[in-house]
Amino acid sequence: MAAMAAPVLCMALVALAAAVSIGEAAVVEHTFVVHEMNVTHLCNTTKIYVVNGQFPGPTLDVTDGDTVVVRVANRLDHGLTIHWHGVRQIRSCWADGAGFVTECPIPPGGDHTYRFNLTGQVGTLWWHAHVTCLRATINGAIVVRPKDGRYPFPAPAGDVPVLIGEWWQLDLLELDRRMADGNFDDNPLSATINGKLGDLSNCSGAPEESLVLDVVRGETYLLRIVNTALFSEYYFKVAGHTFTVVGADANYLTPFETDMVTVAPGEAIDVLLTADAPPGHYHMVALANQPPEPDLQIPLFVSRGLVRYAGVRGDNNGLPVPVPLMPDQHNTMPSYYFHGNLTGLAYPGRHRVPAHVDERLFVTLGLGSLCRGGRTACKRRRSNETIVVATMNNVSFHHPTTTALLERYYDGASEGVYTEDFPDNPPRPYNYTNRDLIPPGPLEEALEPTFKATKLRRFRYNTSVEIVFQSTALLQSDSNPMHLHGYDFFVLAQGLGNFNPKRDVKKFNYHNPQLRNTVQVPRTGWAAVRFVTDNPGMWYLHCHFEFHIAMGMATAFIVENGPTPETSLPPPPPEFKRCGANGLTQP
Ligand SMILES: *[C@@H]1O[C@H](CO)[C@@H](O)[C@H](O)[C@H]1NC(C)=O
Ligand SMILES: *[C@@H]1O[C@H](CO)[C@@H](O)[C@H](O)[C@H]1NC(C)=O
Ligand SMILES: *[C@@H]1O[C@H](CO)[C@@H](O)[C@H](O)[C@H]1NC(C)=O
Ligand SMILES: *[C@@H]1O[C@H](CO)[C@@H](O)[C@H](O)[C@H]1NC(C)=O
Ligand SMILES: *[C@@H]1O[C@H](CO)[C@@H](O)[C@H](O)[C@H]1NC(C)=O
Ligand SMILES: *[C@@H]1O[C@H](CO)[C@@H](O)[C@H](O)[C@H]1NC(C)=O
Ligand SMILES: *[C@@H]1O[C@H](CO)[C@@H](O)[C@H](O)[C@H]1NC(C)=O
Ligand SMILES: *[C@@H]1O[C@H](CO)[C@@H](O)[C@H](O)[C@H]1NC(C)=O
Ligand SMILES: *[C@@H]1O[C@H](CO)[C@@H](O)[C@H](O)[C@H]1NC(C)=O
Ligand SMILES: [Cu+2]
Repeated sequence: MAAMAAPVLCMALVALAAAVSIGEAAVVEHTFVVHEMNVTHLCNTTKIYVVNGQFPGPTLDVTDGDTVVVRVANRLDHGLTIHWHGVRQIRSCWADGAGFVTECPIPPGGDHTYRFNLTGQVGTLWWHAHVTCLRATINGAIVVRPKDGRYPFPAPAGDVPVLIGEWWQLDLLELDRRMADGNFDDNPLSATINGKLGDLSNCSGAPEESLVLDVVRGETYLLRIVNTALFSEYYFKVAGHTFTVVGADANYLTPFETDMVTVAPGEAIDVLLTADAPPGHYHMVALANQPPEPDLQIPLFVSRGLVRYAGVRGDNNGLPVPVPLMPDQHNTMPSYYFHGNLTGLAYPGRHRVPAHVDERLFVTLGLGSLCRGGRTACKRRRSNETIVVATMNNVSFHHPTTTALLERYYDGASEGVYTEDFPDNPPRPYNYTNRDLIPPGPLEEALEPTFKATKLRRFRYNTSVEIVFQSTALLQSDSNPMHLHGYDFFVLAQGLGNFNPKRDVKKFNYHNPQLRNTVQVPRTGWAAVRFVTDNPGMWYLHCHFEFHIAMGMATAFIVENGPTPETSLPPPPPEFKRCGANGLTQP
């Protein structure tokens, strides 16, 4: 509960934010100092890694069309990058901040300036560290306001980022080392809302602080809900209230009324909350969901906050505070329905779904195993002779650790670093969602052997790409929030079970699908997306569950230059630091 920031250090670290107007668009400048900080929760003082003494970190508040300049000063003993999650980075792939994909990490003591434009995206995005698990505490919201100040809904009276995350007692660098060793047994201690564990957690009876949202009866508030957690999808509810969902991933949605929001890691959901209940106090709850057994089970994670009407006594006028009724933590269907009900808002000039498809990919997502010690044969089925890894089309991504893929591509020096043969289809079709693939089986043994490689997929400029992601039951039955850097894709449809082109293409929504940078691929189900390769560069594609990415559920798309300078990736900007400069390869 007591956040003990080192006082002397933090005084010097106050965010330096300035906005300089150039005509209509502004240049929004920040300095992010990344440093260690001791924080006490549940009677235990933990070292965490933060920006400018804040957890969550500072909000970037910009207007559509602005230029963002962030100088990151790394005061950790560990390298890191900052990724601007969901920012399209058109012709500015060099500023994407994906560690070892678009740049080598900023070394300890080093600094780096990210410069990019935020154009044509309005709503909520976020930023986070993109090397290792540090992103659990190094993250913050990006708020993008419309140019003319006009929303396609009544202007809200207030505007609040609601960042749902996790509190880890284990040191995040230690967590990373353990995951790199194939150890995935660690869990956070609690869910958090804006860094607060909430009053359901206590140490010797002293409750943790809760997020409090003060409201005035009759007013409407815009909640910008982001899942910054490493591990879980969350259900979010406020007792006695409903939400109108109006946006996701900085794209407007057709207004959708619901009493519960589902948010998977990497997703950002904008909702309106009207304070139209009898004045009082109401609990809000964020609850993690998880697949039922026989999947491995994790503890229940929950954080509770409060919506507090003005003019109500601190004791809620002596009345009990209503608590929202949450779904069972093992019931993932509310997530499936929530995502299935979202559509894009129709407005003039809206992006159109590409009518034709040039390239089709069908990508299976699941786990696999390698034999320890580089052996080729070993006992499988969760035996301790194996290391469990994650795969896309049976390739487990080998993350480079000394060089950056974009640089190698730009220099034409891919040899020994990556190949371009990421498969368009699973090499071996099987019943992807057969429950007998989940240990104790008995069918997984034949399918789980896999391998590590850095296999990428190259596309020509202006290619219409369709991807069907298929979540499998191989060794587990998790959902997979798939995030593509540098792009928004149309989510055409989702379904349960195995994707069947004959039956399921009929379900595709070409009329008003949502545009997202992250698609929640349902557990033992599929999701179909489509986009045009209009942004040249090297774009990371990965599951946003941190354990899945660490295990290899990732690849990258190379998008070639188009025919003109306006359709080509410019050379690295002057502030870009090549790998190898100042020891930039150290993770
Ligand atoms: C955190 O606490 C440890 C142990 O008490 C101490 O050595 C360290 O200097 C503290 N770090 C900061 C940033 O205050
Ligand atoms: C960003 O916008 C500025 C001002 O409009 C422009 O000069 C600059 O070229 C843009 N940068 C990129 C990478 O598009
Ligand atoms: C405090 O956290 C550390 C890990 O960071 C753990 O080893 C220790 O057991 C915790 N102590 C208590 C009292 O929970
Ligand atoms: C403290 O937490 C324990 C276990 O989570 C719970 O049983 C107890 O009721 C809590 N106490 C208070 C005062 O909230
Ligand atoms: C929308 O939600 C309702 C109620 O949860 C559900 O019955 C329906 O199937 C959902 N629609 C889609 C397309 O998923
Ligand atoms: C693996 O498990 C077996 C049986 O449970 C045990 O005997 C053996 O010591 C373990 N090996 C390692 C390397 O942990
Ligand atoms: C695939 O597995 C599922 C779940 O176990 C089962 O219901 C389905 O019938 C299987 N499909 C085929 C084609 O065998
Ligand atoms: C995955 O690749 C490995 C190694 O090439 C192979 O043995 C295995 O059969 C493949 N599994 C699947 C499901 O394609
Ligand atoms: C992209 O391709 C479409 C046809 O698929 C064509 O009409 C359009 O002019 C192309 N755009 C560019 C910028 O090359
Ligand atoms: Cu990301």
